[in-house]
Amino acid sequence: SPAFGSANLSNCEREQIHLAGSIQPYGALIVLRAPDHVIVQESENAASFLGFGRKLRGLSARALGGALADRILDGPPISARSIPVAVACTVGPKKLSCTALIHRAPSGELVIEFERSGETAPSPLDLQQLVPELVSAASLQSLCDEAAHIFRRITGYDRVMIYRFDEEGHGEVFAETRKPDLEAFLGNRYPASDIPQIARKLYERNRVRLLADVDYRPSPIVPRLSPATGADLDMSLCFLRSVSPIHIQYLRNMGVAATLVVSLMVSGKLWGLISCHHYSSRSLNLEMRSVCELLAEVIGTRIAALESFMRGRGELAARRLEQRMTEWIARDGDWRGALFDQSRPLLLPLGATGAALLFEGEIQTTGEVPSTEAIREIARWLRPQLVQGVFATASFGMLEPEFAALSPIASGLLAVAISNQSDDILIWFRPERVRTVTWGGDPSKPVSDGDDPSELSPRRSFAQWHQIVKGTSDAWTAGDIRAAGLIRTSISDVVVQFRAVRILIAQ
Ligand code: BLA
Repeated sequence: SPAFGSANLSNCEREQIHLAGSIQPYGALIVLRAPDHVIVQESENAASFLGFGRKLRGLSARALGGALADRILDGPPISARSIPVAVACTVGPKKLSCTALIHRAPSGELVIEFERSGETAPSPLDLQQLVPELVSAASLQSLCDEAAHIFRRITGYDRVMIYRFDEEGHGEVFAETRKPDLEAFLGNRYPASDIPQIARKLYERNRVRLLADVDYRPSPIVPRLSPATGADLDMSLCFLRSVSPIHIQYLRNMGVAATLVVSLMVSGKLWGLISCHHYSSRSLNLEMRSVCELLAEVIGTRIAALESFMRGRGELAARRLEQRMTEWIARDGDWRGALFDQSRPLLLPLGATGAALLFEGEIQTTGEVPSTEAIREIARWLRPQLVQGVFATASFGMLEPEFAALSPIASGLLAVAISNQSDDILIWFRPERVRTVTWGGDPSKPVSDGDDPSELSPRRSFAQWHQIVKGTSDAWTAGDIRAAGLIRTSISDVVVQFRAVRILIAQ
């Protein structure tokens, strides 16, 4: 794997970003050997940052003085599993007022990061007012809009975006607030590769990342390798960790000077990011970062609740459809009207844009669907796939190039066999994802595909996303497939009843 800082565009997926070997100099870092608490490594700026006239290496924790020394030497043990411990303290001969964040590295050493206290005062906050605003949002969109507004209000960043990841890790700017003179990124999509897997794993553990100034001069950790272990310091949990130069280049190319990014965790998974951009340098103190982390936690919990509600809604809509069919049969003997008199009842449960039913040789459709001839061909192709009763693909035209021309309306296909004895089929369609994008960039304009980080930009990201998702629709979820199964069962039940009634009438 490329060492920190040496990655280019073709291999940055594996850059060891947790082994950064340097910090952002708005704070200072020291490493204490276990178990005797002697300082063995320090960021190059540590002595001057903390007002010591000499390097700190070789000193004991006692030399740090006061509350900090007491906490380290006499306080409860800090395990490698515990989250960083914050200690307000005065440090060094000048009695500098600091906040120290202490955690234990996987190698056993204690890592202490300092920031000056009171440098960026938190704006007056009323959490009791903010939380109800979030909790009352009734849809995912309004929740995320509200979240972006709240983050902008409390942090003061120029732009706040809620990035949402899809099943494959591609991202979408799902909500945004910004200073009015800034270009909008709302609706912007970018490929999964813009945020490497290693970084995503790290962001699940370290939930708040601050880049105070893209033009910072990294302060190296000296010596770079631990005298105790001979290895690079694992900086996964350091808030001062240097940011990967590739990502910094990306931000520079966008004209962004500072960022704050907070992980949105939903049911234990990285669901998305709250990404804040500023066009001049900016940082937030520990108190404010903690408020952000807490709010992200509340938002994540709300998202989980709304998503489970929406999953339930798909099944509810499928059951409602069954009820409609029974009503239609009672009224005029035709269950199919229940599916096709309006488009919503059949499309809503699956979030589809079109549907077609082939029943006893006849075709009925709703929404946006291929031609009748094409539907018959699709059905012929589908029959052998339907031995399990259900078939789903998000890239039909790639699976079967003969149908590639249908991709704009039928990249996504979900089909159920109504019964095993007949050729009757119900098919739902979803359009190609690129069609659903509203962003103004022209993805067909050529962009360089080279290894040069100076090419990085949201435009290039968008164009790459465009290439990757060509011919694919939004993925069908397990919930979609479950709802389709329910609809299939209700139709086959109704069909059995309906046939029985027809036989009775015929006699
Ligand atoms: C990290 N890339 C990131 C992060 C974002 C993006 C949001 C997380 C930063 C954080 O949590 O602090 C991507 N940011 C974007 C995009 C927009 C934006 C798309 O504002 C659009 C508006 N990045 C690339 C490519 C590579 C890459 C091609 O675009 C590698 C081939 C690497 N991105 C990369 C790395 C990181 C990253 C290495 C980790 C940065 C770090 O935490 O040190």
